[in-house]
Formats: sequence, C-alpha cells, structure tokens
Amino acid sequence: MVLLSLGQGATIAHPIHMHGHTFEVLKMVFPEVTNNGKFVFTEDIKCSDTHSNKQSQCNHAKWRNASWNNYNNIPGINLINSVRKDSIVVPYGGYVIIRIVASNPGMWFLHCHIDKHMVEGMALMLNEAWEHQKRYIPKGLPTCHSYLKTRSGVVSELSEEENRSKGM
Ligand SMILES: [Cu+2]
Repeated sequence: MVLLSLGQGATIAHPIHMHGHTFEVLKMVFPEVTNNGKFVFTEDIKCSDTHSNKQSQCNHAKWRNASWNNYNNIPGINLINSVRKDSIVVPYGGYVIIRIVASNPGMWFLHCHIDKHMVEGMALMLNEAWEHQKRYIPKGLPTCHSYLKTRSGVVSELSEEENRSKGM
C-alpha cells in the first residue's frame, strides 16, 4: 500500500493510523528541502497522464518508473528488517510504502488522525476476508457509491433496489 501527500491538494503531512494490524514500513520518502526552505516534491510518483503533479488532484497516481509495479524493483525498499508500526506520518511532498499480512478478518478503519481530515473523508475501511464476516455488517451501512439522500428531513440510505435502478 502506497500512502502519499502529493498533488494540488497536498498541504500538510498526515498521521495515518490503521486498526486491526501493525504494518511494515518498507520505504519512506521525504521531499527535498532547498537552502531557502522550499520543498521539492518527489517525482517518483506521476499523479496524472494529463496534468503536472502540482496541477493534478493525484487521483490516478502511478509509479513514474513502471518497473516499480513489481515492488522488488523499487530502489531502497526494505523487505528484510522493516520497522513495524500502527501509525505513520505520510510526509508532505512524499510517500510511504507499507504492507500488512491480511490474516485478520474484519472491517478495519484506516484513517488520518487529524480529526478534521478524517471527517472530511480521509478514511477508509479495509475489507479483509469479507466472505468470513459479511454477516456481521450492520444493515444499512453506507458503502462506496451508496449515496445518501434526504427524505422528509431524515437522512437515510438508498435501498438496494433504488441503488440498482440508478445503476449504482
Ligand atoms: Cu490528514
């Protein structure tokens, strides 16, 4: 898993916390800082095919060097004696590579620990071994693309049929 703070929306470092696991930190990349205090963001990651990293929201990030899709090729990656943590600061203008052993079935929260960022959406649920625990998911729990709508002032989830009819 690659966590980054790059692109147009990058303004700060993010302390990212994972529930249910510790993770290995395989690589951590910081921006260069010039003598006059300017940050030079890493170019290891290409945020977009059509925009520069500074102009992009970085929603289509990929390695600039495609051979790095095989993580064994990433220079400086530590696959032997990596540090194990459950929180990591993702550097402003940089990135971290982490990995877990996915052996703990559950829906695990992964989020920025700056509360404002978390409530704005910098959070996700790791859906691990879904087949073993989907019966425990609360009825009506919103999922990706199950958009909420207001009915008579009450916010409620669209039913599965409504989602299907809207192609969601
Ligand atoms: Cu944050």
